[in-house]
Amino acid sequence: MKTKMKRRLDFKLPGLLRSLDGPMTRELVQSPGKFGFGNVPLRMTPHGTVTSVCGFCSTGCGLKVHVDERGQAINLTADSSYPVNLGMACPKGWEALTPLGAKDRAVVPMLDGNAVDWDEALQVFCRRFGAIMDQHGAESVAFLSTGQIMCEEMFFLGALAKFGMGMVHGDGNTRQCMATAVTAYKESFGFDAPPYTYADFEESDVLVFVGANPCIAHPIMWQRVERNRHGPEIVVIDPRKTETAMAATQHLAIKPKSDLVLFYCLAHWLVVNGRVDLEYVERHVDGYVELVEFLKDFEFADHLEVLGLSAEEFELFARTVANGKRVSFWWTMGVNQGHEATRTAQAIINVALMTGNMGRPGTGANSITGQCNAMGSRLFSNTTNLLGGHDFTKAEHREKVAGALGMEVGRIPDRGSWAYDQIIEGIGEGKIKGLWMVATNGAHSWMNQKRFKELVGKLDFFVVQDMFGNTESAQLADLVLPAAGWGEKEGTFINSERRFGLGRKVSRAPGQALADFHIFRLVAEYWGCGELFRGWTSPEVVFEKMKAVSVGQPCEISGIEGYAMLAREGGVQWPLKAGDGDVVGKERRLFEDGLFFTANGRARLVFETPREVPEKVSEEYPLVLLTGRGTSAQWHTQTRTSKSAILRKLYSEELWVEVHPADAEGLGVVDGKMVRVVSRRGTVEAVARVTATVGRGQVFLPMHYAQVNELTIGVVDPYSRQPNYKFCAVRVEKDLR
Ligand SMILES: Nc1nc2c(c(=O)[nH]1)N[C@H]1C(S)=C(S)[C@@H](COP(=O)(O)OP(=O)(O)OC[C@H]3O[C@@H](n4cnc5c(=O)[nH]c(N)nc54)[C@H](O)[C@@H]3O)O[C@H]1N2
Ligand SMILES: Nc1nc2c(c(=O)[nH]1)N[C@H]1C(S)=C(S)[C@@H](COP(=O)(O)OP(=O)(O)OC[C@H]3O[C@@H](n4cnc5c(=O)[nH]c(N)nc54)[C@H](O)[C@@H]3O)O[C@H]1N2
Ligand code: SF4
Ligand SMILES: [Mo]
Repeated sequence: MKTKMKRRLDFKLPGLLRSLDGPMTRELVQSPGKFGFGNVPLRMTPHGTVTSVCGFCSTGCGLKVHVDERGQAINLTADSSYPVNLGMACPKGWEALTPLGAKDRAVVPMLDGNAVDWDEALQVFCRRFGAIMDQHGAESVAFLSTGQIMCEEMFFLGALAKFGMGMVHGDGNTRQCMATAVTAYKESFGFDAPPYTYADFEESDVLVFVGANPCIAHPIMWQRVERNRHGPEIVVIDPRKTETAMAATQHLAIKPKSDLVLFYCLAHWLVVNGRVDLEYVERHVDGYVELVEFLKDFEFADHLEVLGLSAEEFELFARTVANGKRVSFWWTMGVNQGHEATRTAQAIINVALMTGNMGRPGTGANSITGQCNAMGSRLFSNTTNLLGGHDFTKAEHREKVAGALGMEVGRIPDRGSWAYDQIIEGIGEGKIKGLWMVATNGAHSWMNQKRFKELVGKLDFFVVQDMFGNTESAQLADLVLPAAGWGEKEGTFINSERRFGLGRKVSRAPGQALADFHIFRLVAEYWGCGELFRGWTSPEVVFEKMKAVSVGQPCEISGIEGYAMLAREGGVQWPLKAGDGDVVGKERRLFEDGLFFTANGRARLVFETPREVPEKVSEEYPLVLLTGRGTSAQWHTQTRTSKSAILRKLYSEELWVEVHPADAEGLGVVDGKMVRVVSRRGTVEAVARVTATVGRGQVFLPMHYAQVNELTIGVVDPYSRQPNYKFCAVRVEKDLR
């Protein structure tokens, strides 16, 4: 790769100092205000009310933030005119401003536990990473990005790290979350393209939720389901009797990780009962004959025990899908986080295609995203995909992106990055020596924590960039860079229905914390590649670059005029090509014309023989551990939601474990008493909640407590490399104290 040379020339310390002596860089550190850095009221929202999209989940609700004459937010309400949420918000949205004022915000850079100024922090950052790369090569330093910063910021980070600094490896926390859907869509549709619009929740006569608990995880999407006037059948496929399952008309409490068999049995049933939409398949789908041949072994009667269902339950479900006129399939982490996750997602896609439930109102094979900007990270973070959903390995894509950014094509790596798990394991192999982690808290959220911490402990240099300096990850870091958070900066997020929404600056970041955007600008200057990014002065300028790289892609956004248009229209769904302005306000779904993004325009049916779970239950570890979201008031590793007294009232301070009454009785476990949950990798203590929400032989732990991932197993799906957080073997011991 040619990029390496340039960096080496620039980087040697004298080079760095020379660049520091440049007038721009010196002044920038000494008087950041002049360049639009720092806490100057850069495009602060004027006095009044402004709509900003929520920075927690991927629903992407519009929040009206009320700001005083200093441009400081006073409070907020849900925006009744925003097309996503129509005036509704969940507890996290209502409390979105509270974490900004938390006492433990990171306010200065911290080096080995000591406060330093930005100048020193940035010098050390460049010196340490630069020395590692000089000694061990460009591949020895990696970054981990996120689905929780603005598109423009992740675009900057990805471009800076790979084109400016010369890194090859960079992944993100979206690997933990959406990688499966990405891989499944790419293979089946030819592009990572969730087809739906939220109106589909209201227009279906049958909705099938697979491994999804929207009542807790996407409460305002669930509100859209409640607005459905067609008296829909709602089928929930989840081993647990979740809040969503309780609200459903059919709950299939299948055995964990039997979804793939279930959907193959359903496909087989559709075939043998003549319920396939052969006309649709003939016109738009490849692989049908092969699929029918493969399905021979999936007569449902032979698999009822594996599924844990009765024949009646299965047949009712199959008839419901077959008889529905507008059937939509929705899946989330119960599918994406598994050992055969990609094929499971594709088995759902297959059924939607076979029944012609695609491209019409109320239909679709619909992956619900997780974080506020998980989709931004899929398309614009320069991690797995080259910017704009391009492919690093294709010369014509590299040329195109280089051209759109005005950079030399040699700066663009000609191969993709290692995935998150490969980066972490790469530390153990001595290949990765430096890591820069931005807006994710891997030391809580990554699987098999003991191993994770062991490996991260071996890094020569570990940098964490976060709103809080006391996260589990920040505590392991050599250098912590204090970042502004949602509400303290501007930029765009892409929600689950492909809608770009605008996040606004309505509050000043505390102390010396800087927007990630500005941290990346500074790193560029200090590294010595500042000239590449000199024009990247504001998020809106970078948004123009996103538009430029998107041209000709399924996610083209050249028709979005700019932030003013996003503010005016209540967000805009991709795609929007220049000249397509008249469709802006309409809810849009993909594939209405039956044309997919594959080379021949046809969707592909992808299938594979199911595999055994990687860790079976045994005498010693007889229970299956499921993990997931606990309450609508808790967000992931709780760095933000735990800062609100109101939200804290809505969940338990102590980790709890749900145990089925029959298992509890056998174990002598009493409701409300402490127990130990033990896996081959660790032991955690939790309060027992004896409840039949979990099936016999299963227990459930909410992921918001740091201990939980001490138990989970280090296994990924082979195609998406997404962790399998939702199946490992454990035992429960009653506490004898
Ligand atoms: N309140 C709140 N909301 C959130 C988040 C949060 O932290 N808190 N996080 C956001 C993010 S990033 C994401 S990714 C989404 C996640 O949203 P969801 O995926 O809806 O949430 P989870 O609870 O992780 O998992 C969903 C369900 O999968 C089930 N499940 C487990 N194993 C299986 C299986 O083998 N088969 C089937 N069919 N189901 C199974 C679990 O019992 C669980 O009820 O939520 C988003 N919204
Ligand atoms: N056992 C188990 N584990 C899981 C899951 C599960 O279901 N079970 N789910 C997985 C899933 S789907 C996900 S998405 C992950 C989530 O895992 P993480 O991404 O690790 O969780 P968060 O707590 O959201 O971490 C975001 C971090 O970014 C910081 N932050 C917030 N805003 C900003 C910002 O603007 N700039 C900067 N620099 N920092 C910011 C926050 O303070 C926080 O430390 O967890 C995964 N882990
Ligand atoms: S549903 Fe999601 S986007 Fe809407 S207010 Fe709640 S956390 Fe924010
Ligand atoms: Mo997620």
